[in-house]
This record gives sequence, C-alpha cells and structure tokens, in this order.
Amino acid sequence: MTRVFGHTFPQGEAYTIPEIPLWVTRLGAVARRIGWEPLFVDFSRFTGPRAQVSVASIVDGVMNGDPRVVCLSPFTANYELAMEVTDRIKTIAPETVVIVGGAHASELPDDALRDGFDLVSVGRGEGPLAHVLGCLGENKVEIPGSPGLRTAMGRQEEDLRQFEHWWSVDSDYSVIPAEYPMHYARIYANLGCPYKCSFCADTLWIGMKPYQRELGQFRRELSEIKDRFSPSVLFIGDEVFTMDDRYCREVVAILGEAGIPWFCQTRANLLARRGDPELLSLMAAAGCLLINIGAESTDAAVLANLRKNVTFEQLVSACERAKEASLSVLTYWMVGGPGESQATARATLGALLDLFDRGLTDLADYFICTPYPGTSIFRDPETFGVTIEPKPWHLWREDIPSVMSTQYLTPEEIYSLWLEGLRGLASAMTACSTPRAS
Ligand code: B12
Ligand code: SF4
Repeated sequence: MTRVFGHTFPQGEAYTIPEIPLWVTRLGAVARRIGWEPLFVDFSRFTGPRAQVSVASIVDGVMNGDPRVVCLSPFTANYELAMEVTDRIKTIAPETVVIVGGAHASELPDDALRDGFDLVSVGRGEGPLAHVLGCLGENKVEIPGSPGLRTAMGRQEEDLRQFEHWWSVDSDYSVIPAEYPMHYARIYANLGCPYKCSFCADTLWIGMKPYQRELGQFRRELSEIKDRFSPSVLFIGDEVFTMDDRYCREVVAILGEAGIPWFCQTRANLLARRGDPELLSLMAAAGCLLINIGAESTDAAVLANLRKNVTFEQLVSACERAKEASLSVLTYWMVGGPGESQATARATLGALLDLFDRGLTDLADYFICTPYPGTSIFRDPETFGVTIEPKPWHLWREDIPSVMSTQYLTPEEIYSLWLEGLRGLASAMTACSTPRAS
C-alpha cells in the first residue's frame, strides 16, 4: 500500500483493518430520525486474538451508556463473541433489548434467536430498526413482527420499499468519533451487485439489486467524511464500481472535485469491454490511484465452480487496460475453492507471480476460500462437490486450515498451499519493491 499511495498508514500493524462501521452510520441516522439517541461504543482497540478480548470490558463499555437497546453486527468469525456479550448483558440488565443483524445472523436467523439474541434483523436493517424503536417508544411490551425482522414469530421477507425510503436518508457520521482510527474511509455510491459468485456473501444474503446513491447525497456524504475524518485515502466501496458507465463518470467527477486520492474495485469483464479506456483515464485524472480486480483463480473449471463468469484472458486484458491508464492494480485471489487441486492451486500461483513479473499487478490479496453463511457454497455444498466441517464459528477464517475440503484437497493441504503461495508472493512483492540497478 505504501508503494501505491506514497505514504505509510497511521494504524501501523493491526489484526484487522479498522474502518468506519457504515452500518452504524446508517442505523444511527434512523435512530436519530425517530427521536432516539444513538451511542457508538468503540471497541476497535479490542481487535486481536480472542484471548486478548475481554467480554467484561466490552460489556462495561456498553452498559456505561445505560442503553435500552443494544445493536450488534457480528461477522461469522466473531458471532460467538457477540453471543457471550449478549449473555452477559442479559444477565446484568435483562430488560435491555439486544438486536443482532448483518451477514451471519441474516443467513441463520432462527439459530440467532436460539442463541440468546432478542431480535434478529434480516437483510437491510433500517426498516426493522425503525419498527423496533417505534414499538419501544410507544412502550409496547411485545414487538410484533415486521418485514425484515425475525422475532419468535417467524420469518418475514424484507420489504424493499422500506429500504428505498431509508436509502434516501443521509448516513449519520456524527455517531463515530472524529479521531476513529482508519487507513482509509470507505464510501458507497452504488451499493449491491447483480453477480452471484458462489463464494461471496456480499449480496446474496441481502438479495438486493444495486442501488445508486443520488449524486447530491453522495456529494454531501463525501464532504461530511472529508470534514469530520480528514481521510488521506478514500475507498469507493461499490462492489462493482464501473458497472454503470454513465453514473460512474458522474461519481468520478465528484471525486475529482474532492481532491482526495482514492481506490475502487470492479470486475475484469467490465474493463475488458469497449469504451472503458476513456473511463479509466478519467478515473486516474480524478485521483484514482489503484483499482482492485477479482481474479480468484486461473483455472477454468475452478472459475466455473466459483460462478465467477470471468476468464483469465479477461483478467489479463483488464490489468493491461488499467496499467495503460497509469493505475496501480490489486488483484484478489483465493486457494481451496470447489474443484481446487494441487495442480490448479500451483498453476494459479504461477500465473499470479507471472503477472507481478510483467508488471500487470502491483498488489495481491490471497486468502483461503471460506464458505461463509450467505454464500451459495454454504447453502449447497454438495452441488459444489465440497465438504464443510462442523467447526465452531470462530474457526471460520481465511488464514487458518480451511473449514472446507474439496474433492482433491484436505483442509490442511489447502492451508499448506496457502502458506506456499504467501512465500511466493512475499518474494515477488519484495522483488518489485527493490529498485533495479540500471
Ligand atoms: C466493510 C467490510 C469490512 C470492514 C468492516 C468495517 C466495519 N467495521 O463495518 C473490514 C475491512 C474491517 C472487514 C473485515 C472482514 N470482513 Co468484511 N466486509 C465489508 C463489506 C465489504 C461491506 C460492509 C458494509 O459496510 N456495507 C455497507 C453497510 C451500510 O451495510 P451492512 O454492513 O451490511 O449493514 C446493513 C445490514 O447488514 C444491516 N445490519 C448490519 N448489522 C446490523 C445490526 C443490527 C442490530 C441491525 C438492526 C441491522 C444490521 O443493516 C445495515 C444497514 O442496512 C462486506 C460486504 C458487503 N458488501 O456487505 C464484507 C463482509 C461483511 N465481510 C466479510 C468477512 C468475511 C470479513 C472478514 C472475516 C474477512 C477476513 N478475511 O478477515 C473480516 C472480519 C473482521 C472481523 N473483525 O471480524 C463477509 C462476511 C461473511 C460472514 N458471514 O461473516 C462479507 C459479507 C464479505 C464476504 N466475504 O462475502 N469487512
Ligand atoms: S465477488 Fe464481487 S462480483 Fe462476485 S458477487 Fe461478490 S461482489 Fe459481486
């Protein structure tokens, strides 16, 4: 990152990348709109191995605010931690209402109800939270079901009209302390993705079409982020930034006005199409330094299992286009997906290292394919020819022996291949960073 952005990032070594939690800014805006006071309790300093995380300190921090409602948004890997926190809160103050939402709980809401959470928000949380806070404001003891909310009453589908209503409300960044630690600030112009990669939990669990931010609103949010956090870099979080050429150009113009370097992500098939060289040049002129592109594998059969709908040839052509526009390139890769074997993993690694040699990728993100709840692989492992082991949720990580075995590889073999890949990447990146004697 230092090589691309030309400066070191303030956080230094970190277990996870601290970022403004956008769900808090969305739900904070909802709460304030209907007369509640949102309080964000910042536990960013608790990121680290589980043994270093104190549930008692987390709960003390929460209960100091004397909350009536506590909102939690665990990923799969920290779901059990959220359960422990909830258990302790309910022991100390049983009347506190604990709501859980986000990727993991949305996929497994009935489990979440059994696991001690009072309510589960499925999918987008703005409507369900407004409903709950409204009921509590009217002192209703029972909270009746509503679209997107799971109570003991059972599942109801999310109501997209509710989402569309709340989508037009600006996020509330004042909930987050201005000094919140971050490497970059993420902002969305277009939220959602129409593709259905089998390893991705980004949108399947939300089941939503992409929504574009109204441009005036995007400009306001950008200026709010700039004034409040003074970020040195922006990450335009859109799953597929260049999906809609016309809209993308308008967003690029706004980013150019903001004058902060930025990066974004997109799909190779879109960069390989006609017309985009001009868009890429506009992006570079507007401060885009880096474009992230999903590659995952170079093997056609593995790519087909990943439902990626992108070929390796398209990836190479996309990297070339980005380079012609003077952009740096980060490519995303994974090992241990459905159909992976020693041969396909090594061939992918070889092709990736070759891209480094040819100067077509500057950075690589390389992890173990993990079938998180919300992915198609999780929902239907048999179709993908994989076996998912019943491991505790905190072991569902991308940097330890996989929870999944493929037809050809055990979890340990996948882990060894990943370590082998990391060693290769470390030397490729060091070689790229070392100035060559002329
Ligand atoms: C930003 C992001 C991060 C940031 C987190 C910033 C933060 N603190 O929020 C960082 C970079 C730190 C991160 C890290 C990881 N991430 Co991440 N991340 C995302 C990403 C790209 C965007 C999330 C986002 O901000 N969306 C925009 C906001 C507005 O939407 P939202 O968060 O979904 O919230 C809405 C609803 O979900 C709901 N909601 C959410 N929580 C709650 C809570 C309540 C009470 C209610 C009512 C509603 C509600 O309402 C919100 C408003 O509509 C998603 C993919 C995606 N597109 O969703 C992956 C995603 C959430 N991450 C994922 C994963 C796996 C990880 C990592 C494990 C990856 C890794 N290799 O280490 C780590 C885990 C970090 C940890 N400490 O445990 C998975 C989660 C899958 C799962 N089942 O767990 C996702 C879905 C991507 C994927 N791989 O498919 N991530
Ligand atoms: S990996 Fe990217 S392109 Fe594929 S479904 Fe997820 S967000 Fe969309």
